[in-house]
Amino acid sequence: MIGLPSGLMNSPGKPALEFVPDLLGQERWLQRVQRMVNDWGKIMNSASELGDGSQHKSKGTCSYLLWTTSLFVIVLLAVAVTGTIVFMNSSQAPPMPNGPPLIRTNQGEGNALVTVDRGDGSRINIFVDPNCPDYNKNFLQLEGAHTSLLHSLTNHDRGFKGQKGQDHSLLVNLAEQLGRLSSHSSQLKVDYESLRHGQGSLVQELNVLQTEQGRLIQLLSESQANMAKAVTSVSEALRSLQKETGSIKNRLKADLQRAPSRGARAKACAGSRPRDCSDVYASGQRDDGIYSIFPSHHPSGFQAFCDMTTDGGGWTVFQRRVDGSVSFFREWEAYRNGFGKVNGEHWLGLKQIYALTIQANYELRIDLEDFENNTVFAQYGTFGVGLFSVDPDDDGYPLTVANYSGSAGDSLLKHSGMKFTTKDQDNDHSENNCASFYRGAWWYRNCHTSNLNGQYLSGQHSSYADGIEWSSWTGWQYSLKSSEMKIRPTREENK
Ligand SMILES: [Ca+2]
Repeated sequence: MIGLPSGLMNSPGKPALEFVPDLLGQERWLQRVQRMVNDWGKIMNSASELGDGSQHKSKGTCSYLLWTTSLFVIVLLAVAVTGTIVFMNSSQAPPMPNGPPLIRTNQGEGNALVTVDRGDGSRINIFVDPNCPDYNKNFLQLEGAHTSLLHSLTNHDRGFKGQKGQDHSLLVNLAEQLGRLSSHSSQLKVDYESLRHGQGSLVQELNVLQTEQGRLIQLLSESQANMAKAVTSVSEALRSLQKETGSIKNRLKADLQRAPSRGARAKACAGSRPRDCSDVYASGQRDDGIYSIFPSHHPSGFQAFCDMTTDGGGWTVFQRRVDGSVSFFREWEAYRNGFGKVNGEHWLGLKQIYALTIQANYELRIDLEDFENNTVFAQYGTFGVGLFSVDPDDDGYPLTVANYSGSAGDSLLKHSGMKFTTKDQDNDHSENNCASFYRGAWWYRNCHTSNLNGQYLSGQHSSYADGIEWSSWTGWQYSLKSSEMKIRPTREENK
């Protein structure tokens, strides 16, 4: 922007030209020069007259040439000086050497905005950059926007002032609520931190509790297992005790009932009728066989098979199964009065059994044999039917049995106290008739653990518990080969 045209810039250090200050001075200076030229002509003429005479003709020609030339030079010089003075007068006077710089604007130096003439004669031109952007429009737009904004602000201020009262109260209210919310938020934050801390503690306590719970569950399961074992053990002991109690009770009852008669029972006198096979044995008979016996309450007497060999003999047999030749699936009448063959398959009869067992304290022996010829026996220290009955026939000849011993296992004690049931007289505890259901006749409860009057099914059978069963030995699906039930007064009674 700032430049110094070379043609306009003087060389530094070059001495400035001397100029005539005014026209009057210039005219005097020209007159002085004319006089000097005239003086110089006179001198030249006098010099040529002092030379030799041969040269007198050429002297006139040379003087003329010299004069003409001098005049031309003088005129030329005068024109040059005059042109220079005119030129210098038409231009501005140069600044004073070593003076203050002169600053001008729009002085025709091209497009220079500002021209600076320094004291040393140099000049600086400051130009406007042609590439400089024009912000005028932008300024106008900005000014317009500013005006519009100011207008809007003014309008808003007017509206704002109108609502200022309401807004102010609202703002105050909001500020109060904000303050409360802020304090509430702080409190919530404190609570949250507290809760989080509490949660951590709870989690730890929960883990401890879970561990404890697991340990307790394990202990509990162990305790339950031990408790179950203990309960089972106690139940078994109780059951055993109940059996024992029942046996003792029955025995005591039997003893009480029969005490007078037993006590009154005297030894059979010689020649007197035997009351049972024990009396027959006592009379000296040692052969097994059929004998007539006359129980106290059955004066007419009846025939019975006496086992004189088993375990000391004297047994009155009241039931025998040997080959299935006689049906035992009979009605009440038959079981009351007896049926079959005395030396074969035989049932002596409930009435007869009652008449025998009422005489004294009888013991019962049951001999059993399977089809592999294995034999076992069950013995009960107390046995009787209808011992406590006013009318045993009407009462159903209830069974009294207790005090088991033997090799067959007990399968009869559960029937103690039960009445006799036949297919036509249901005295059992079942909804059905156990005699009909299991094809026999017995002191059924609900229904049985033994069924020695069942069908003669000859060993293993597919039907259930309807054969000659002794469950404690062969279960409920094995019908035995032979069965004998026999009684005798206990040895103490016989003595
Ligand atoms: Ca029944």
